[in-house]
Amino acid sequence: MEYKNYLENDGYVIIDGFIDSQEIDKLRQAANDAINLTRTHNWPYRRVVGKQFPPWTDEDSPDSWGVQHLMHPDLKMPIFRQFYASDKLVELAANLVGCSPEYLQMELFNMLILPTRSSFNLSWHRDHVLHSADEQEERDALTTPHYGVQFNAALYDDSCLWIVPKSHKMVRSPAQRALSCETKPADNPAEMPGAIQVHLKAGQILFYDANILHCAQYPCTPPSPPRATLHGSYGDLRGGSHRAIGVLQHGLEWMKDPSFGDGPGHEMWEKLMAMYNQAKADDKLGKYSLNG
Ligand SMILES: O=C(O)CCC(=O)C(=O)O
Ligand SMILES: [Fe+2]
Repeated sequence: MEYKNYLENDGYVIIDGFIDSQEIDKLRQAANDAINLTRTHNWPYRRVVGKQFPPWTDEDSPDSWGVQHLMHPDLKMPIFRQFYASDKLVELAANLVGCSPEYLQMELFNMLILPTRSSFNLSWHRDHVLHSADEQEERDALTTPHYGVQFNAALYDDSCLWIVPKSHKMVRSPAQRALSCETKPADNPAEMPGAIQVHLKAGQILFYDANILHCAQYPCTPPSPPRATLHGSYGDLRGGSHRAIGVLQHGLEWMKDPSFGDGPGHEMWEKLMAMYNQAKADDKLGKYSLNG
């Protein structure tokens, strides 16, 4: 499959017109409601400004750069789960993971938004490799299979993300390492050798390799145009507990409820529960990929 080749070779692939205009209107309405609930502190699960990686605590900062747990029944917005469990997304994700849809595992589904009080940037990072990793640790991480994929689906035009194409397979050069060895937010992403800014059009979906070197800028809105980018991941059952820390660090206890499991994507939910059990046996619960 062509998309899979791009993802493997470049570390990312952008697919045009994935969400049609009718669907986008409905998703935007739900997104706006979820964003308002979050900004008015009526939705406690959020990414807080000033903190890049989980765990996030509602008390930490009044401002937000993400809405967490879009499929949570308390949010009462079933449209998000319908999107996540839709045949078109599940088939595409399974193709990109390289497994049959029956092996696909339910994971994260969140939304990336912009702060309203002050701008915020992420540091250059790979999602599950420490900034301080030495060359050997980095090489080991870059040659270990992921058993999963992650995506950004833009409901509005979105230029927040910066990536270094092909870096998912390359150990950092000394200059790249110098700009990414600490969790300090990237003040000027363009300084990173090889970096490009990703410009997503509303309706496009981007899949990117968790090992690609990336960072993001979250300018204050307004004046910046809004961001509502659906951000999710899927795993492959055959990974066992390989993905457990990266996924469960987001706090998915609420997903264990069998009444949640009964909804759309039930088979994928069963795989998530299997990963939970395996993670417990492998002592991977309560751990985090990165700090900062
Ligand atoms: O804002 C983005 O698109 C990237 C977010 C990110 O890098 C992360 O959540 O680890
Ligand atoms: Fe990231």
